[in-house]
Amino acid sequence: MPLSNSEIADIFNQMADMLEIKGENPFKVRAYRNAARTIQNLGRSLDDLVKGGMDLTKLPGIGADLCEAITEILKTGKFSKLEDLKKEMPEGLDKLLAIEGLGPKRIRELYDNFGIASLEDLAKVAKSGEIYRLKGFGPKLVEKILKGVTLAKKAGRRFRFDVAKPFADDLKSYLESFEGVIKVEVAGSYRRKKETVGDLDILVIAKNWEEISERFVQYDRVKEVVSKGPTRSTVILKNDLQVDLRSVAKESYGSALHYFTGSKAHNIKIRKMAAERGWKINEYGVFEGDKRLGGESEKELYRLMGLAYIEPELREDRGEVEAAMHSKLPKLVKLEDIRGDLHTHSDWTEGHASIKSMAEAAKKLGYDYIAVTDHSRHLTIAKGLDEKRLREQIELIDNLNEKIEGITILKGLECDILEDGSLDMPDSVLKELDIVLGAVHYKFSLSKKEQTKRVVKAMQNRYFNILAHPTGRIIGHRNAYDIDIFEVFRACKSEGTYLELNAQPERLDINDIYAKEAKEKGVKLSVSTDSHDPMSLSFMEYGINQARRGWIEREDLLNTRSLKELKNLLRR
Ligand code: DGT
Ligand code: CA
Ligand code: CA
Repeated sequence: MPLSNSEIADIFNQMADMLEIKGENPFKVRAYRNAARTIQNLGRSLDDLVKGGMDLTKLPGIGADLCEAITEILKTGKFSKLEDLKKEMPEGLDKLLAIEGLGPKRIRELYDNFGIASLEDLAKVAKSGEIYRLKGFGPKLVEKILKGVTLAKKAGRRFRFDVAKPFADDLKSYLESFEGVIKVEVAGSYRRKKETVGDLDILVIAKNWEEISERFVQYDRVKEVVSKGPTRSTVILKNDLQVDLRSVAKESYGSALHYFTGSKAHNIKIRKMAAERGWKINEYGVFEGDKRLGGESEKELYRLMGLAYIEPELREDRGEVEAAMHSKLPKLVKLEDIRGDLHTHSDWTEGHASIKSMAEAAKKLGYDYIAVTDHSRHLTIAKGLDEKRLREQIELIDNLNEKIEGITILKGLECDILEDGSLDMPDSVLKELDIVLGAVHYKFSLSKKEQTKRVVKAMQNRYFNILAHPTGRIIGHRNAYDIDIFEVFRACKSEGTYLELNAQPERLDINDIYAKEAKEKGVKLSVSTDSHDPMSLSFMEYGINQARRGWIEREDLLNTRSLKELKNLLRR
């Protein structure tokens, strides 16, 4: 199977990183990064385009050299220039890139001065204090680095959902393509839509397990075969993701699916309930003594236990079993319930597409509205808008709305929350907007008390609507900043403001647990994508996964509402 666009973009980004660490020409570095971005946002697979005979040099940022590189990657699955570069550089150096606060330049410095090429080396030099000999390495940065090492070590063993997804999808259709296969399902944390998965647990019903198991270990992305047994086989893929394949009998399918979907805590609870009735539940079925009561479907299993069907996203032993007993399960929100996106960027700041094309893409998704929420001035790296440019954008959107049919563009801003809790835009402009998001983009390390005070003060501004990515965490890269989330919930209630569940797969912030707590406190959420291009509007799916894990129903969200209702909710 040829590599996907995002894998090819990854290769180019890695190339750019390595060149930068090496201290190569910045133009060369930028060329790879631009190409990666173009590829990521293509919307069609490069493989299809090449097979269709398209001249890739027509794409922005792709010249003859890169075109050749892409052809090589599609053909061989590898980029020889990157492989050579990796051989030339010490192994492990690239892992350091995951550490917040360390860019290619600093990594190079660390390598030149201390020979640091691994997370372990880095931690050693940081802990010993030797690191302070380098210019610009102060206690704050070093603390951040040490935290980063811990995170990176942990993250190395788990995969973000969106990273695992193409492999799960592809393996499923690969296995389904063989004769004798009756059913394939990916269970485990993947089925529960967790933000990260440790491995993939795939179940298969097949008449010819031997043969299917052989096909499985021959899958072209397998790096290593760990085991190949009579009911289970395990492989490691080239990206180090482990996959377990298990053979299941048709009559036990429901029980096996339930068992291997987990979570373990949920399973234990159900098993205990069964034991109290003198029954036994395992991956083969539900039994009373030797008598088999059922197990062919999950629905049947729950029915036998006197429970309503519990969606996989809820199975974490966070009250779902009790809720199922009393018919109090939430009616979880669905992707189809979403009527608009309330956090997007355009090429006025760091986005890559015009407002018009963002709106047209949103319309294609069937949305009724899309809010354009570019950055405010303080975020200079993103070309944040000042008062004058925001006023120009407002005028442009007013004009667009008169011409465009079938969708309404909301005038918005992702406004920086300054250190003192004031907003990075005068009220006289904010009041012209339909929607104001507030966000923390710097000073992450304030004390809990000060960070909370800062954010709550911002929320008290009468034009503030939604706190964007409320805890600032980035999965595997940056921890949440210290903030009293319950104080923030209270501010939402008292001020009539809302929280975002940011659907970017590396953010998914607020997380499932906070989403559930917010709901219990009566705080409403916006699940929005923070898109920087039309393709990323589809990240909504990841946000909805997280929302469902947080027990969120349609009524709990702002952007399931009609435009009229939404406008009412945004008026303070
Ligand atoms: P992961 O892979 O770390 O993201 O999380 P899971 O939930 O996929 O866990 P995994 O792959 O270790 O096992 C898959 C499922 O198998 C798990 O969710 C529940 C079930 N399971 C595994 N070990 C046990 C166990 O010791 N007891 C019970 N009741 N279930 C287990
Ligand atoms: Ca798993
Ligand atoms: Ca597993």
